[in-house]
This record gives sequence, structure tokens and C-alpha cells, in this order.
Amino acid sequence: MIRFTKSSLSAVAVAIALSACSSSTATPETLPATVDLEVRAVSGLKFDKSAYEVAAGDIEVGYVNDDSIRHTLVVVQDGTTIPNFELKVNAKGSTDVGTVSLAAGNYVLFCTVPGHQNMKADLTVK
Ligand SMILES: [Cu+2]
Repeated sequence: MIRFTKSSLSAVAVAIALSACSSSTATPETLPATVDLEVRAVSGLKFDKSAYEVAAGDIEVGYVNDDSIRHTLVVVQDGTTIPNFELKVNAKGSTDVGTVSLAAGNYVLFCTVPGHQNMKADLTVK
């Protein structure tokens, strides 16, 4: 028989509270309608499009995993990854949302998971 003491129950409650707050980005099951750019990871180590386009400024990016393995999303310009922005979708159906500030220009979307170096797409910001 398992007996829960008061202290073990509060430890569980703390663990749940911590896990709920451990990610700095929200992970809703569906993307908010407000996203400026929606990117989906699909099977075959690809994004759903080979090229995306969005208006310059603070861009809210929504990332959806339609594949069965984990993927990430970063933005690269001239070989340099834009700092402080990385979305992660760990399983099929996972979503992640984050905001990145980009000026007009040409960028590349890229997945950083080892072996996924061909998983990229052009991003035109105008
Ligand atoms: Cu990937």
C-alpha cells in the first residue's frame, strides 16, 4: 500500500508547479490565431514549405510538429543564428510559439537537431 505523507504530497505539487513553468515559451495544443508566421515540421526532415514570407518587426512564430520525431526551429542570417530564439517541438502534435524581431532581409529557417542539417527553408522578411 502506498501512503502519501503531507510532505511528499507538497513535493509533488512543487514538482508539478515547476514543470508547468520550466519553459519560457507557451506550448499550447493549437496555435493562437495571432501568429504572424506558421511553420510546420513534416515527415522527411522538412518544413511544410521551402520558402516563407513575413512582414518585418516583432514576428510571432508558431511551430507545429506534424512529424513523429523532435524538431527545433532557429533563424539564421549569413551563417549566424539570431540569438535568443529557438522553438522546440518534441513530439507529434507539439506546438511552440515565440517572438523574434527581424529587420527586412533574407533569412534561413533551420532545425538544429543532429542529422537534420538539410531541414531548412528560406524566410523573406519585407
Ligand atoms: Cu528537425
